[in-house]
Amino acid sequence: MGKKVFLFCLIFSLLAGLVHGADNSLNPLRGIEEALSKGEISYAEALNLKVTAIFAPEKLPPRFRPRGHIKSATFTLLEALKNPEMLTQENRFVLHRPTDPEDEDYYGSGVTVLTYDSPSGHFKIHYTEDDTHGDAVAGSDGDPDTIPWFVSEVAQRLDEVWSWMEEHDYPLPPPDGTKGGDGKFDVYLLDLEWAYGYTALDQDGYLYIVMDNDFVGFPLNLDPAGQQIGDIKVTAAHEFLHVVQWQFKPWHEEDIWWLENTAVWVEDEIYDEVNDYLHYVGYRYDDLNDNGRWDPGETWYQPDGTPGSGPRPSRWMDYPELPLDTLNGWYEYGGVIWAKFLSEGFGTDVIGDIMEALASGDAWQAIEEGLGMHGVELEGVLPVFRQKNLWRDYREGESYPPPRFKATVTSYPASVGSSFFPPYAMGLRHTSCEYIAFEVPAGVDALSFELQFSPGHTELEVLVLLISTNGTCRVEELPLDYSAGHGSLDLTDASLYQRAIFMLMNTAVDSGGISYSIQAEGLYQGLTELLFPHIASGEQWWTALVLLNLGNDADITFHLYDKDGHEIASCTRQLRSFQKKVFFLRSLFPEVTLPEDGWVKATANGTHLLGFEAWGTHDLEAITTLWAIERNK
Ligand SMILES: [Ca+2]
Ligand SMILES: [Ca+2]
Ligand SMILES: [Ca+2]
Ligand SMILES: [Ca+2]
Repeated sequence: MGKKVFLFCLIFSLLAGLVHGADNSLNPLRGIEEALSKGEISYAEALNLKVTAIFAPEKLPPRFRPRGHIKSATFTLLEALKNPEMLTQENRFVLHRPTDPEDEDYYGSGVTVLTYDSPSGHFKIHYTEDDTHGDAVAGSDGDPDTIPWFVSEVAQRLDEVWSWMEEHDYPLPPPDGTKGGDGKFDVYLLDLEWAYGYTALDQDGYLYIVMDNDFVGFPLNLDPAGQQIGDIKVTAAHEFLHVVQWQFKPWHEEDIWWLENTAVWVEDEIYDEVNDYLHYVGYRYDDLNDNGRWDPGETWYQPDGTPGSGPRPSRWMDYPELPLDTLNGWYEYGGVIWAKFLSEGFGTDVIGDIMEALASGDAWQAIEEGLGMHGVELEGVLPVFRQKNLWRDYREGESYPPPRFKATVTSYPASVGSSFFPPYAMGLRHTSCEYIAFEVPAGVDALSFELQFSPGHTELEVLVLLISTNGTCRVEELPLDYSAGHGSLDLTDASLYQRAIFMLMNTAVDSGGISYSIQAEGLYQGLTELLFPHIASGEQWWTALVLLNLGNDADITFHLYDKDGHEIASCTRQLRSFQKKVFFLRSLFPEVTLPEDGWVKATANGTHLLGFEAWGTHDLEAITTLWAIERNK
């Protein structure tokens, strides 16, 4: 196409940056957002750059071109429509339908635009087989009498989507008079290159849809009919839900996050087999070190199960600390998981109930009202949602990664707290959740936790998931003293558990961040023994024992044995908490001749020791090391 299509996309990303200031690092248009936030370009310049990025990215310097595919350009274009005075002459084409006579820019002058009516009669598809500007649809043969497969496929899918909306009693768009030729709903196929499609509003208040002309070069999906057909299905469903949403209530900026959550949701309701949404939820990986995060070297997987290459891209599940209503150009698509949680838990109708309730409030008020019709409250539902994400307890949950942990603690004492990097992270934010795992190390008999938080924040809820050594889970709600900003937990039988997972949640939709910190201490009550099985005796050799104290300050007793197991001598040294020290055998036992083939045992009460031994010759020609053998009682 010439240059034009991009109403939808633009609006969206502009809003994202401005409304919540959230992480832009995954926004396909982040180059423009960054320049805007640094004040290098004005809002109007950013708006025009985004229009160009959607319709003619090749005209932009590389830093402003899209980095990744844009799911729906709908809200970017809406921003352009709302601010026509900001558009440059070159970009004013977006104010018109692609085939409007005032605007020959979309398809380009001299290009023949053909139409095809969908079998149901609800849609008119506008397309071209003329590839002068790259807009010819897939399957074009240059003969206007044959319908390219891409066009009949688009028509068939749109009819299916219409029927689904009808079955679910969703409001459908009224006839648009003679727009596009007659009262049928118009869909224009153009080369969008980076965007799947968008829904736009013409100047008389009628909606129309623009979709890419071939979906060549788009990300993989799982549709057995092929990636292009899969993209036709999900784009038809996604964009037409935006049309239907407008019938419930014209789009409002504060609701866009929810409008996108559900537009991705409906893709999978109508076309379960495509699973394009997995790209937004996140990529599974092998968590080899079990720390609840992807680390370099750990294999991650594309939605089709093939290993991904390069660093694993972060997606929705990697940012549980973001509020659910985050709008930043990508998070709102991954929020499909929130809509899936609601519909899997309360039935598909709950989404329609919420859409209907939008008429009298914003998205959060509508969600509260919709949930109320099902006898539950948002505050009670959010902790269930956050637990289901952890266990991936969804119909297609096996394809999701678990949420990323804020931290995994493996040694004690330890302190973990909320992030404080204004303005993006100021403690635990509304509707968000932070997961912190506390491992129970060998030798720890008890763990104690002290939680401090900003007093008065009754929207804080803390669940502790105790995972026992046999894998079962017990969930405890941590009792909180809200006026003091304090809560505590003593796990006196820690050795029964592998780990305790703290889920800290802010269950309000409109609260500021909650600062918190957790102090955790491990108590080592039992006896730790380390066995050093070899001693190098003889004048030319030295032997050293290296000890690390992972627990409390402790007295370490060294017992020296000969090869028949007779204790020859013993001595005691101090090792502070987290201190490491090297002990030479000749210094520990200066009065004793070290026995040939002897060994040493180190013991300590109430702490946890690690160690190894090293021996060698004084000229360092030979040196050898060996791990100590650990025994906990
Ligand atoms: Ca029409
Ligand atoms: Ca294309
Ligand atoms: Ca599916
Ligand atoms: Ca890991």
